[in-house]
Amino acid sequence: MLTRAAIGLGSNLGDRVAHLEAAIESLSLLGNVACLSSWYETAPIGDSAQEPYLNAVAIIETELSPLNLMGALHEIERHQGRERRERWDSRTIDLDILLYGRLSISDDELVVPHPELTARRFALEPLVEAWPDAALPDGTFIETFLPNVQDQSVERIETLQRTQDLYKDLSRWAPFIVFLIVGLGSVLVWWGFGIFLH
Ligand code: A4P
Ligand code: MG
Repeated sequence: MLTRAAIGLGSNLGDRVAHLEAAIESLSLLGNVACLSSWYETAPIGDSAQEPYLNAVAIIETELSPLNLMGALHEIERHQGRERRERWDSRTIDLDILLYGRLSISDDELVVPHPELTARRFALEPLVEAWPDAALPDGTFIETFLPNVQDQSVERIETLQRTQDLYKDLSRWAPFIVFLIVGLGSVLVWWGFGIFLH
C-alpha cells in the first residue's frame, strides 16, 4: 500500500544546494516524489553559532514501512558523507520523517510525527507549501501551528537560488562563449573581406 510521507531535508555544511539535490534524487528511488517545496534559508535552531541551513520538504508516496524508510534515509545520509558526532551538529544532510500518512509511531528508534515538527518554522513552512492539507494523526491541520513560530527566521529562496545557479553556469561557460563569438566574428569579417576583394 502506498503511503504519503513528508521528509524534511536540511544541510548546513559544504555545498548545501548539491547536498539537497543529491538527496532528492535518492529519495526518488524510494517512491514517487509527489511534491517538493521551495528551498528555505533558515537560522540554525539549537546552536546559533552554526552556519545557516538550507531546508526543504519532499512528499513521497512509498511502499516502504516507516522503519524501512528510516533505514533508507540513514543510508542516503551515510552515502552523502554525513558524520554523526553529536546531536544537532552541523551536517551535510539530515533527513527526518516529519509525517508518515496519519500514523502515530513512538518507539526507541523512531518517533512520528517528528517530535519537534510543530515548534519549527523551518519544517512547518515548507511542509505546508508542499502539502497544504497535511495534518497530525489527530486531524489538526499543520498550518494551524504556523502563527506560533513567526519569530524564527526563514527565507524562501528558490528563485534566488535558481538565478544564482544560472549565473554560476553562465560564468563557467563564459570563456567558451567569448571564444565562439570572437572566432565566428573573425570568420565572418574575413569572408566579407574576401567577397569585397572579388
Ligand atoms: N529518530 C527518531 N525519530 C525520527 C524521525 N521522525 N526522523 C531517530 C528521523 N530520525 C528519527 O537523529 C538521531 C536519531 O533520531 C536517529 O538515529 C533516529 O533513530 P540524527 O539525525 O542522527 O541526529 P540529529 O539530527 O542531530 O538529532 P535530531 O534529534 O534528529 O535533530 P533534528 O530534529 O534532526 O534537528 N536548524 C535549522 N534551521 N534547520 C535544521 O534543519 N536541524 C537540527 C537537527 C537542529 N537545528 C536546525 C536543523
Ligand atoms: Mg535528524
